[in-house]
Amino acid sequence: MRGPTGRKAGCALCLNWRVSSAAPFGSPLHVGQPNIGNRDRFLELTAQALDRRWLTNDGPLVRDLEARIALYLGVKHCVAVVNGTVALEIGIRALGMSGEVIVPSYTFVATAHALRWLGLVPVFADIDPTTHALDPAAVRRAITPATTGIIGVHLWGRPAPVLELESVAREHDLALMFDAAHAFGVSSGGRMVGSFGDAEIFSFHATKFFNSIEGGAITTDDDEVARRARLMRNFGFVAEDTVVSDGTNGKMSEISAAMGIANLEVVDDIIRVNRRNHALYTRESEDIPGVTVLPIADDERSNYQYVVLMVDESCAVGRDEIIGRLRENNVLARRYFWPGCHRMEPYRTLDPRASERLPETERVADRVVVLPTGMNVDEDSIRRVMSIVRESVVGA
Ligand code: T4K
Repeated sequence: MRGPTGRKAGCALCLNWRVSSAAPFGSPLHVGQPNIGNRDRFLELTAQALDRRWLTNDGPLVRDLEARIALYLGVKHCVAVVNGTVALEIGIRALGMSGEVIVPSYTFVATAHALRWLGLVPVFADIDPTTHALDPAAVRRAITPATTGIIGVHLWGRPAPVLELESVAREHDLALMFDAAHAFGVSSGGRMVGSFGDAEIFSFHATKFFNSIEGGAITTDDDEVARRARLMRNFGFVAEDTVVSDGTNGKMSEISAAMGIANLEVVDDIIRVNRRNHALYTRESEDIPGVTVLPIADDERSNYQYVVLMVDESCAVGRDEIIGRLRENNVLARRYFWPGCHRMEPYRTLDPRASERLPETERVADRVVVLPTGMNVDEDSIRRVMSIVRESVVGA
């Protein structure tokens, strides 16, 4: 029996691999281990919040973080919220999306779930296999009279084709939002991600290279979108007893903002470490036949937060076998974003034939291994991780 990678199926992740000739890691090496930039600064800001006895509801640290992020990204408005999923939900409503919205299936399930949670229909369009981002031609094919918007995803922090998607949206009078959960600190065409489309959203979850423990933001240059997002974040209140719109509780806490500020102050140091790690992974992969580290454009700013190893069909072993061997050695590599939202519930049942429209999504989803990086991953660890990959491929 053959699995999705065309290799032997079964519980490949649980296979009883022999341990690599290098010693396995003593404690698990996670993909999403949080970067904690400046612990003392975080504690100092947290103490200030405790002393003030102002812990949430648009506090001074949240306002400070918003101003710093807007400046860093060169965008007019930043509305900080409790997480990236709520940022998506508020963004979708603030842009007035309804009916059908076109999204990639190859993304974290939150992108699709946010739409469905609000009663909208995510319509999955295929991706470009080289960029892993929405293919504008597939987006055009997916437009129907019920379509009101497009959500592009800057997957792995590599910008989606923003200009092409802006043209499609303009031609068809659709709202355009970008899920920039992975793309903090990234530029496209020399312009920072944050002000493309009608709005963009970020996640500052602990597993993101820049984190506020839990957190997220909606960014936009549009005053009206920002006004609506601010209202919706706080139940639609404009004054103590006055509610003027729909709303939810999307407020970021002061403790999250303290973490955000402390990490933002060292964000470029974190990017430098990520970049070094990415370059070393790339070098280490060069002598391993059939695997490639997904390149990042060097002429743009990037955050290098995901190290994506592509396992080619010509590789001597399948993707899941490489992951199995890594896990045997305590390297908790991930196969993000397998199997694609369309092969997860409820989407699989709602549209059982979606696979026919999403061949590139499935091909890519079946080949990706995401490797650990960040402040906690040093050069020696990277060499050891890649020697496990090398042994599993060359020794196969
Ligand atoms: N859009 C996109 C494109 C996204 O990728 C995401 C989130 C969103 C929207 C929604 O944003 P949020 O609402 O989450 O802010 C993790 C994150 O929870 C999620 O934020 C992220 N994307 C996704 C890509 O990764 P899981 O299900 O993989 O989490 P989990 O618990 O398996 O953790 C990942 C790894 O990190 C594990 O090896 C454990 C390790 N870890 C995790 C935490 C929380 C640590 O070492 N320390 C920690 O504190 O989703």
